Amino acid sequence: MPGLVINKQKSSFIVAKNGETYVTKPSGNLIKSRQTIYVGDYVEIDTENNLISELLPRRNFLIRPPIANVDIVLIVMSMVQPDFSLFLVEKFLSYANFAEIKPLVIITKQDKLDSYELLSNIQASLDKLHVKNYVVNNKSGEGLDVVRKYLHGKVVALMGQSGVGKSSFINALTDYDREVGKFSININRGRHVTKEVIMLPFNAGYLVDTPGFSSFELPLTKGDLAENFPGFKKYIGTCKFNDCLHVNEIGCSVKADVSAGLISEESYNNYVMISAELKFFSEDYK
Ligand SMILES: Nc1nc2c(ncn2[C@@H]2O[C@H](COP(=O)(O)OP(=O)(O)O)[C@@H](O)[C@H]2O)c(=O)[nH]1
Ligand SMILES: [Mg+2]
Ligand SMILES: [Zn+2]
Repeated sequence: MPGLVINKQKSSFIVAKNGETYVTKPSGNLIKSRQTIYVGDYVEIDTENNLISELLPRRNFLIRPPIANVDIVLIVMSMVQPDFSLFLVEKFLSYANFAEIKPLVIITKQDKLDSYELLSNIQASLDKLHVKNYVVNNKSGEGLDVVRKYLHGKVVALMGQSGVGKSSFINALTDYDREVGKFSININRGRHVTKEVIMLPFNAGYLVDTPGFSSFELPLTKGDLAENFPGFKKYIGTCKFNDCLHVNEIGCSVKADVSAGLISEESYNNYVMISAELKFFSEDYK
């Protein structure tokens, strides 16, 4: 049975195999082959010398945060502090679609809610995106049982800006004690506390805690985004131009559906904003 890289520390990789953990380094041959090893990778190890002898093929891969072989991208969003952002959900979903990994949205800080209208608006917009979502309270543990069942046996990568409650969610769901940051009202974002990518054994699978980020630049081209923005897959090949980015082009079926009210203005505006953030048009840079 191969080992699993569960953590990286400077130049060492922590590998779990048959219930043991090993602090390993890549073998000379592996270094020569210039293959990069990521957390989540399956590897063959030489347990006598604590060397990784072979990197096994990966099923999928996220560049940011760097993790391989992920089953679920768990997008954590707080209801408030920081405010729920459909823009960020759509951005993360574009990335999950691109990486072909199933997404799930967790909405935290249920206890801070003073308007049910806000929650039902949030849930209505997530339903429109056809993404499953659960609402939780990390302080009381409310809502966590159903999430625990859903995540059984999965490798789950947490994503979300700092301060939304990723580490608190892990602590509420498990016996781990991840360091929790303070939310700063002044700057409307949390402190970055989690500094590393680490796989925590959980529920016959793993939870991957990752550093937070206050801004998140997608490692995608504008063309990738045009295909992977939530709901846009069905427009591939339907616009006048094959490489249509659905922004300024004539004969664009996405823009036609925005005018017809079939795509919400809010989502379309988010799309245009995300597209404007991306630097590259096509695949040439990869
Ligand atoms: N009231 C409330 N506060 C929460 C909840 N989840 C997290 N927090 C608080 O939000 C802040 C940031 O949490 P943390 O887990 O460090 O967020 P991370 O940066 O995403 O890992 C901390 O002050 C937590 O106590 C929740 O469900 N309810
Ligand atoms: Mg954290
Ligand atoms: Zn178009």
